[in-house]
Amino acid sequence: MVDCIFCKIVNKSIPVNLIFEDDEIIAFRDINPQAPVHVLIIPRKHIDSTMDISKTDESLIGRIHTAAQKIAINESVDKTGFRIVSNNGPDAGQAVAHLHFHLLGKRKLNWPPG
Ligand code: DGP
Repeated sequence: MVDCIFCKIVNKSIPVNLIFEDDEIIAFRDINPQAPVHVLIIPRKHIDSTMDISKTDESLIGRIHTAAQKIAINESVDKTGFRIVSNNGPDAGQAVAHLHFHLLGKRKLNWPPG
């Protein structure tokens, strides 16, 4: 997608602090961290939001979560705990219309979220 900032990150035209990549997924540190560990995990493929995930994306979504396990271990939050959040649409404050999962940890996370 031409005007998608995360597609530009996937295409390496915007630099990021990359912490994980495979043929379908990349993960990098959020530019505006909300916790000591704040990683964004995204599919390379452009998908606007959860509402645009199709049947053929089911294994991709699973892979994102097994990537999250590896990232949690590498970031040393696997034992202390972490949160995976995906904001979808205006009420959730989704700012970037490219499906992404925030992995947050290394601090006590409040519930319910704001
Ligand atoms: P959301 O509100 O769920 O759409 O969050 C989008 C996140 O993306 C937000 O926490 C900031 C992050 N972000 C936006 N642009 C960039 C960027 O250019 N680089 C990095 N590393 N993060 C970005």
